[in-house]
Amino acid sequence: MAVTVTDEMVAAYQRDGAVLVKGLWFDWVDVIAAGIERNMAEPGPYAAENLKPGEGGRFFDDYCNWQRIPEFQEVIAKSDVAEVAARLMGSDTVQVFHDHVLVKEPGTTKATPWHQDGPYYFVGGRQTVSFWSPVDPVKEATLRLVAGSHLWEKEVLPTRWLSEENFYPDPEAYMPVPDPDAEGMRVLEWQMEPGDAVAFDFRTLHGARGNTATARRRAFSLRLVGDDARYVERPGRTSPPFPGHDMQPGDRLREDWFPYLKRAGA
Ligand SMILES: O=C(O)CCC(=O)C(=O)O
Repeated sequence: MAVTVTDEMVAAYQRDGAVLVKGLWFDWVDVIAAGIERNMAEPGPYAAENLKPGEGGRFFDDYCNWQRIPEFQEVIAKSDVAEVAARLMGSDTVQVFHDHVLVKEPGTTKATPWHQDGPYYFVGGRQTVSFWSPVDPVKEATLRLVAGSHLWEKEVLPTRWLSEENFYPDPEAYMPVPDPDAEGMRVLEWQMEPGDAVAFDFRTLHGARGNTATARRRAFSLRLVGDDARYVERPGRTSPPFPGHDMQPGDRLREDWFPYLKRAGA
């Protein structure tokens, strides 16, 4: 199934910092689900459990595994995702940043805290996109995104999901985490079928509801960057850290670690 990206979707992505891409990975649901199972059976060094003792359910996440998980490699290389990313970002090039798996087992009432991904990353720029895609129908544990927050002047304070501590030593450099519901912000959220994807800018404030359903909520998120994305220094170890990356501020992401899915003119 070819995925259609309309001009309206591009405009919505640019304006709101998020858009629903129906059926992006509809043909890849079983492959992604197998990759998630492999990832959970063989977690990597960054795998985390995100619940405190006594909190119900299980909230597992892990990232930066696509190079060792053949199912993820196949989806990244063979699906339409690079073309869709290029259209939404308005970019000639598309590079892989990393993959992220986020699984909320049934009865995980914990909401994913509101955050922007950008401040955790060593990437700055206006041409970025994450594709968050469930392999289960999602009615309860939806992703929630604040429309227009990718254009905010100041970044939102990154925090640690489990301990709730500040991620970097200087909280003054950031704006405090807002409460979008209490503050009447426009929150986008969609009920989704397996293989649908929410595309969102690294700067878009987002979180997710708890999983009160009786079914699992397994999601795969692929993070890609475009033409203007550059390495930026952060006031501490980033997440993901990519130790030994050896890049300097202003560099494009090194292509031997962050390969191109699409090059200019291709
Ligand atoms: O799946 C979730 O609960 C949150 C997803 C998220 O924050 C992300 O993909 O950046």
